[in-house]
Amino acid sequence: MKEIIHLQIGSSGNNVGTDFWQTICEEHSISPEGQYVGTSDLDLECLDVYFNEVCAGNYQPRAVLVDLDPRTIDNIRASPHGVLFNNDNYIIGNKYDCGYTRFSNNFAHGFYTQGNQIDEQVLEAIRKEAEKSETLQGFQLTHSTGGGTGSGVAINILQELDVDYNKCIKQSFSLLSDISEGNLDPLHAYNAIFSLSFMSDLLDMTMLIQNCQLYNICFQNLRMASPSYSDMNSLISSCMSGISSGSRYPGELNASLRKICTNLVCFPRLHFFTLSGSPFQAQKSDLNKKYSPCLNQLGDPRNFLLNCNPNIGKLFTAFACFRGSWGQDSINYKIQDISNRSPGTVAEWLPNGISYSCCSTPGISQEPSATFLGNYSGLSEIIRAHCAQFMKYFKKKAFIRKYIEDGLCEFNFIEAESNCCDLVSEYESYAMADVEDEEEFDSDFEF
Ligand SMILES: Nc1nc2c(ncn2[C@@H]2O[C@H](COP(=O)(O)OP(=O)(O)OP(=O)(O)O)[C@@H](O)[C@H]2O)c(=O)[nH]1
Ligand SMILES: [Mg+2]
Repeated sequence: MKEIIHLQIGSSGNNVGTDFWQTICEEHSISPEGQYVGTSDLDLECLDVYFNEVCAGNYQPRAVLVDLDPRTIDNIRASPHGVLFNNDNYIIGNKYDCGYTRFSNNFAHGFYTQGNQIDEQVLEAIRKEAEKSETLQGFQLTHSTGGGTGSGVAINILQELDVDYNKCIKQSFSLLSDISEGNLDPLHAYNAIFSLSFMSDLLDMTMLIQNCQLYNICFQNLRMASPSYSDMNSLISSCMSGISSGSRYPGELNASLRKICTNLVCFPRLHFFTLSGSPFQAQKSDLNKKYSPCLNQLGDPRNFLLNCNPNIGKLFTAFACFRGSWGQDSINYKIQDISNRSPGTVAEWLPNGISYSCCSTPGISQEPSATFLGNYSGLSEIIRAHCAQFMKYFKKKAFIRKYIEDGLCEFNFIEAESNCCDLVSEYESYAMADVEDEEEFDSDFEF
């Protein structure tokens, strides 16, 4: 079996991650205490990807839970799923010992001051999980790029994983601050740019997610009166479950993390994706329509977990994970539909960039569902907007003192912002390339 180690770091990372485990436990018939309560042999066969069997019929998630602030972890411990996780894999720092203030929520504090105190413990927990694995497939991380812990501690750990597990796929589900109102918190602006800069080199796949978009899906599409974080997190966990379904269940057209990554990533640094799921809209059954509403919603920007406009720039590649009973006819129609949707917005020099996997085992709802990953260059607009916010504060050197006290220097700020600007330029240059540029690209390669 190809095991995955899950890391959840910081408050939102832990909340999203715990929601993910609830979903996975339900899908695999694991009780909140870790007992297998199902009757299907298929379930038992597929448990190894995410779970260790600790004793007959008893399973533990292959998860490491990290936070500098003990409150989120304490809440998880006290929740019905608290006993599910390995007690040794709950790792908390003690930021109150380090004179915690609002300004401790910074990347440098998580990366150096506190990160260096807990990284050995985190890596030891990961090493033990890796040793228990037969063929480790990779890592998945849930975190926020805006929080001090979700940015600093996560990057500190990713740097170590890059050295020790460089053959494994590393993917993250990363919350990115909402920027639409243009008044991003300065610490979140700095933390996000430091995170994105490192993430472009340390990860293989990053699914970017914004709360504004999660809120809109809950409020407008699903008609929830006042969506909570829990409602929003369950959208993320259902997509996470969809992406991993191909690794968990057997099937001819299934896809492991590596296969998804190979299909989606055309240039190693451009591995930031727009995630979306279906059905994420109130279902209206229309018997006159040939295809199901679930199929119609797939690839619809209203279902994107990131506020990314697909009509800006180009769609390089996409990957759809279908679950449940889908006819091949419906799938072919949808793949064609996404390619044809907005002429000129699919990169012409990358024909057949849209691929898919099918997993016949449905999710909890037992209905057909699908998860969509789009490699849209328009996403660089969001990174550009973060760079602009970053510079707005950095030009005045606002709030940088605390970062410097925690170990960074002004040059690190300049370097991180410039790396993110380069990323934006790379997206733009590939989006503007056309088929005639082929020769130019060819001559760049040295064999
Ligand atoms: N979707 C979602 N967003 C959350 C949740 N909790 C907090 N956030 C958002 O996450 C961002 C802050 O990140 P946190 O995860 O709280 O920060 P952290 O990683 O714990 O880092 P610290 O700053 O050190 O506390 C804010 O934009 C919050 O709105 C959650 O459960 N779900
Ligand atoms: Mg926190």
